[in-house]
Amino acid sequence: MEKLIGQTRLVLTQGDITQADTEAIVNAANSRLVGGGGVDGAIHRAGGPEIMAECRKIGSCPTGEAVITTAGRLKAKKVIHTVGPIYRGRPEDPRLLASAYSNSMDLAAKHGLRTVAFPSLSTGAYGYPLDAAAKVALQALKQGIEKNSDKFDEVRFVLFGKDAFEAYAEALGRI
Ligand code: AR6
Repeated sequence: MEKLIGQTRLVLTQGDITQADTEAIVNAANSRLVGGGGVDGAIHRAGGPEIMAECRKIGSCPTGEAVITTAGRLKAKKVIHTVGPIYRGRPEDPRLLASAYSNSMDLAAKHGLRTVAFPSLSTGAYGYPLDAAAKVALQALKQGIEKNSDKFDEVRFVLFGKDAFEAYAEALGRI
């Protein structure tokens, strides 16, 4: 499923983000950049130790911000590590989630990375409800594409499982 925003394709796919052939892939990291489960574990396993070595040098990343490293053995050129909020039902949750997406987009644009794959940030270990997260995520990416016009060929979600895909498909129909 996809939608054209200016010259940029916003695409929804289902699968494993470590296999994405985009120039950048985005990691759902934690603020200490120490690795973990979910997407983070899968990216470090598939990409190898070079990624963690660069994360250690960077040290940390506040919630809602993003940093960039090598992609090691992955097909991608770079991994953008961003930190979504731990869901607590507070008013700042959607703001921080939107920031994580938009700061990742800005960093990709700054590095000339024209194709970017995102996972569904915060909806695993961090507990953000899928439908609410999908709405915030797609709105933020649409704005990020519009703001960085002509900087992206494709922005892709790689969603894990049918429930996530359906939640994002529904939200894509509404933006
Ligand atoms: N490809 C695409 N999506 C995936 C993959 C994969 N290989 N594996 C899981 N998902 P999570 P968070 C989906 O927990 O909620 C880590 O320990 C998953 O189904 O990876 O932002 C970090 O170190 C879910 O929908 O990220 C942090 O401590 C989504 O990706 C913390 O978890 C995000 O789930 C971050 O939690």
